[in-house]
Amino acid sequence: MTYFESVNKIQFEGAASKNPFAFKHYNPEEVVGGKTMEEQLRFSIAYWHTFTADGSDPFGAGTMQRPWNKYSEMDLAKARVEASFELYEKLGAPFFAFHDRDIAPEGSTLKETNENLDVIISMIQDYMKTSNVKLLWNTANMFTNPRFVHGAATSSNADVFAYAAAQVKKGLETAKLLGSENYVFWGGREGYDTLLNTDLKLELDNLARFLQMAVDYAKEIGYDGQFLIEPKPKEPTTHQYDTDAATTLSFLRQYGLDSHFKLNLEANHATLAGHTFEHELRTARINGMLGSVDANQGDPLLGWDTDEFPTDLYSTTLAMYEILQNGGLGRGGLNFDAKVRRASFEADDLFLSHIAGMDAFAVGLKTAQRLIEDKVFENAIADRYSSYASGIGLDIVEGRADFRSLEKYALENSKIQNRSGRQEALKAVLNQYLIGN
Ligand code: XLS
Ligand code: NI
Ligand code: NI
Repeated sequence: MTYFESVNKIQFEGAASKNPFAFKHYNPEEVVGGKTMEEQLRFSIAYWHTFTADGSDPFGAGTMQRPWNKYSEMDLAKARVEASFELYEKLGAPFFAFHDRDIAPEGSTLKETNENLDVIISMIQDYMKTSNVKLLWNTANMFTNPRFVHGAATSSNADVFAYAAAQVKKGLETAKLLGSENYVFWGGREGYDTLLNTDLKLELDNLARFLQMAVDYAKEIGYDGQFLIEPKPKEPTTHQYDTDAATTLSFLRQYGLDSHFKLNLEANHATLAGHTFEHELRTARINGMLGSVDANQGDPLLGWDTDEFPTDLYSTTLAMYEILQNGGLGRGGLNFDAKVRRASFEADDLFLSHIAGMDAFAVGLKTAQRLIEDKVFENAIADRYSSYASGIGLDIVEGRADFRSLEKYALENSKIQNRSGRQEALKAVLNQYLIGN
């Protein structure tokens, strides 16, 4: 059965192509920075936005015209799996990612829910046998069902903690079965709205207990994928516990969990936190915690997670610069946690949107590689900090200075001379590299 009949396999046609159903920049086999673009970019399709979401918003019903809309319940779940592999293959996307509740409907009990899941998981397993597509990550949806009204691992209700544990246990078994490269924890409703009813210390302790149990269980069953935490500052709760990269890192270190986790950083979550995407990537990178990326972009005029497809070349370039400097993403990838706008409701839009995102990151990759080869920022930065390469600066960084020696130096050093930071000039150079692509 074919779901996207009018779409053929998407080919690379080059920058001059006018064919909307072709890549202009993403050429999977082209080598950039010693690896193929496919290996560097490790694109992944988000099941929830592409196959499960219907386009509904708080003001209106779903709009998405999908070839599987005629089905319901388990038939719908099966049709989505069939359609998903057709889309992965036609786009040439090497990975996909899902929440447990994206792929199969909940039953009336946890047991029934797990049985539904088993049917779909074994169907996915069969597809994976005859396809090169791999699972980048799976995760547990512990935010949609009303039982998670007060959170999951941070719920005030211990029965909910237990339910969430059962769900992640199943998720880890699924990850092992499908050979998932990573397992993600996004703290859906792990946060709070008001301290008036919140035991902040207990909730954070419980979150750490929960994550430790997950680490222990993965070890017990021999699942060796990378664990990832996905920071987000707000939405749905006012104060999400994993606010940003630095907060999450500090939490993991506080509870001795940092060696078991890396971060999955999402562009739109970075901007919601008041950071740039590259700030979050850099913070993770310099701490050895850059694990994977949710590739999307926010709307600077809107204050929520709009999850748009990434098309901003400035942002994809600076993101790829961090990823290349990190030596790549290892087991991670660029997962399009992105949805077509509610008004882009035709099935073809699923291809056009991913092509736009894949091309934007391909341009970002090529531009970042040239910037790195020419040491554009490295030279400027080395020059800006050159005072630490000799003299008193070298004494400071090599631990030979103290307050006494520094006071003596300052007293004798009558004239401090600063130099321009030249940020406008650097931005102009960045533009030159972007246009030259
Ligand atoms: C929501 C998150 C979510 C995670 C997976 O804002 O981005 O989609 O990526 O649970
Ligand atoms: Ni995400
Ligand atoms: Ni998000």
